Order: sequence, then structure tokens, then C-alpha cells
Amino acid sequence: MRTEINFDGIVGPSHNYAGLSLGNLASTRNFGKVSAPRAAALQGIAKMRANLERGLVQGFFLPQRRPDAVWLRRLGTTMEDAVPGLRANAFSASSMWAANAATVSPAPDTADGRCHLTVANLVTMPHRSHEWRETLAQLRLAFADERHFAVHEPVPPPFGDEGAANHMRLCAHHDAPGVEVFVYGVAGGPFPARQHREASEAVARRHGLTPERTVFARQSDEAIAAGAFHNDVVAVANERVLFTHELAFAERDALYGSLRDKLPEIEIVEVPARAVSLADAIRSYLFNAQLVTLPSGEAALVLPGEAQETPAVWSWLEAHVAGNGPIRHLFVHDLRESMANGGGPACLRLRVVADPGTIDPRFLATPDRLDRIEALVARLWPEQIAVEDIGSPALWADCLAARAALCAELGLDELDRPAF
Ligand code: SUG
Repeated sequence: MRTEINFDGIVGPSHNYAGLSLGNLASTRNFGKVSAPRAAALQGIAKMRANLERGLVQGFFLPQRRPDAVWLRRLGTTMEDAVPGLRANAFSASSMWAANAATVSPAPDTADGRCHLTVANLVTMPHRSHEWRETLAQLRLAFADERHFAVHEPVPPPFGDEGAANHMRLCAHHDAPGVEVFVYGVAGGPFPARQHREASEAVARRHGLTPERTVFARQSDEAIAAGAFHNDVVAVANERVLFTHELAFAERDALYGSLRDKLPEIEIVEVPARAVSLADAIRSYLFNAQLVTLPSGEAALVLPGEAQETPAVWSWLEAHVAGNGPIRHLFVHDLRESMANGGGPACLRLRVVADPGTIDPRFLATPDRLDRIEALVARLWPEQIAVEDIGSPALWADCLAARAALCAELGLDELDRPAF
């Protein structure tokens, strides 16, 4: 049976705060802070475990090899010789944010009836631009069954593509044909617009989507300028529900109208700016919650602790749940380490609608597998990394060894070599 599976990126041992993401206010604000990779990974595992216990199907992706010596070699240098900025770009654990791994069009939406995945090129940010090779290698393993999946290489540059973070799917239920919404930004504001319309159009063509059920929506300049570097910081969709901030989209009324035409049963839950400002929405990551359907059929939000700590946000949520709104449950998780780099619950996961039996089981979470990952992380992930440590050869070796041990533990040794 086809169902929604959340694949979380396991936080890698090199997680640190090098302030690499312009336009991502948390990343800039926390530059220079001492990170806690072990706590970061354990926080992510606790979220996976809780979602599994809630009856959701859970998968994971492995962290990537860092430092990425192959990328530096392509640039004619090494970790020893590179300038500090380049070193930090080669050392980032940013592949943990699996929402940026790929764009996924489930089988009911595509012309050939297969689930299509296009790996994101992430070209706008140097530290993320080299993720795609290892992502492609993992997706080719996890979704190797070509009867059910088509895994595509990234859209060629210069068209920026950031994957599922700028893509929403609305549908009567996960296994029914959906309306796919691609959200893009237009350059000109204070921060880069990372998702280009040309890239979204290329993904839609490659996936064989029907134009009648595909929508291209422009992100509002105001949202990008306020720090919404990805649309999933201001809006999230699941089944019939679109949960969005009033100021998320440039042409909001036209978008809502077109969605109502294509999916009459849609429920648009809009949070007005007078109740929650864009600044509060972005600081709290209210919309970067995971909006999920529980086995009971009820919708729930999996939120970061920051949402509970932001008074305007928490009051809005409590009022919604107390009233008759479509979201019935709120679950709060401590994801502080990822949040401090601008990555909330929804950033950490990639949604795939598929039959779990068609996926390589080595990427699927079970209580036992999560126990084993947790024990290994507790033993081998560094406790702390300060920005100055990024120059330490001993730390590079520890990070590579920790990741290699995880590959071995999960029977995925074939991923412990450069992708290509
Ligand atoms: O691309 N942060 C990530 C956060 C990605 C969040 N993903 C979604 N919204 N789906 C980014 O900006 C910070 C890295 C640093 O500063 O070291 C970083 O890459």
C-alpha cells in the first residue's frame, strides 16, 4: 500500500555554526557559536522515534562524507591548503536538511505512474552545491526499483533548485492524484532567491506532471526579505490542508483561487499577519512544522520548541486546536541544534509517497535500527565543535571515521566512498 514516508537526514558529525547561509537569519545570527553535533543528532533521532511511535512510516538518509576532499580536489586544493572559508564550505553538515535533497512527485501524479525524484542542485550556496553527488548515490540505492521509481540528476545550473522545500502537494489523500505547487523567488531583494522558476518548470516536465494539476506560485519578496529563504518557512501542505502565513505568496488571491478550482475540497488555514508577524513566524518556525496525517486520519503538527516559546504563535495554535480547525494535535520537539542553523522539523525530512516494500529496507527506520544509530552517535559523534576547530586534521579524521562506522552499522558500506 502506498503511504507517506518521512526520510530524515541524520545529523552528521561535523555539524557546526560557520554562518554560511546568507538570507538564513539563524545561520547568520549563530555564526561562531560552539555546536554540539552529538546532541544535534540525538535530537533528530528522538523526533524520528516519536514519529514512528505515532504510527508514521519513517526512513532516514545518511550524513555525507565531510570534509568533502573530492570537491576540494575539483577546486584544485585540499583541506590543509584551502583558505578558511572554503574549508568551512567543504566541512558543512548541511545535507541533514533532507527537504533540500530532492523534489518528489508521487506515482499518482506522473505520466508513467512511477514516483519521480529530481535531486536538487543547490547551486546558490557554495556549501550546499556539492551535496548532490552523494544525494544522488543514496537515492539511487534507496529507490533502485525502476518499476516504481525514477531518480533524476539535478537540473543543470544556473537555474537554482532547492528541492522539496519549495514544493507542496495537495490531494484528497496521499495515494490520490495531487495538485503540485512549485514556489519560486525572483531576484532583486536583499537576499538571494534560491529557487528559480526555470528549475521548477524543468522538474515538472521531467516528472511528467499534468499542466492542469501543476501550479507555479511566486514567493512574496516581503517573505524572502524577512528571512524566508525557502517557502517551507512560511507555508506547509498536507493532503487537503494548506497551512500558510498571509504574506507567504506574491499573488495570494490568484493562488488560492486556482487551488480551489483544482481541488475543491482544499482547506486553506491562513494565519494573518496581525495575529503572527512574519518575524515571529520565521523566528519560531511555526510553518516549518511537519504537518502529518495520524493513523486516526487526524492532522497533527510536529513543532520545534521555539514555536511554544513564542507567545503569539502558541496562542494562535492553542486557539486553532480548541476551535474546529483541521489541525487537531500539537507535538513539540527540542531541535535546538538544527534550528540554530535555520533547520526546523520539516527541513530535516523528505516526504516520499510510496509502498515501503518497494524501498531498500536499509533506509527504513525500525526501533532497533534507531537504537543502533543512537548508540553509535553517542559513542562517536563529537560533543562540541568551535569554528576554529574546522582547521583541525584530527577532527576531520574523527568525522570521517564516525560516518564510516555508521555506514558499516547499517550495512551501507558502499556509501563509504566518493560518489563519483
Ligand atoms: O540551506 N542552513 C540551511 C538550512 C536549510 C533549511 N531547510 C529548509 N528550509 N527546508 C540552509 O540555509 C546553515 C549552514 C551554516 O551556516 O553553516 C545552513 O546551511
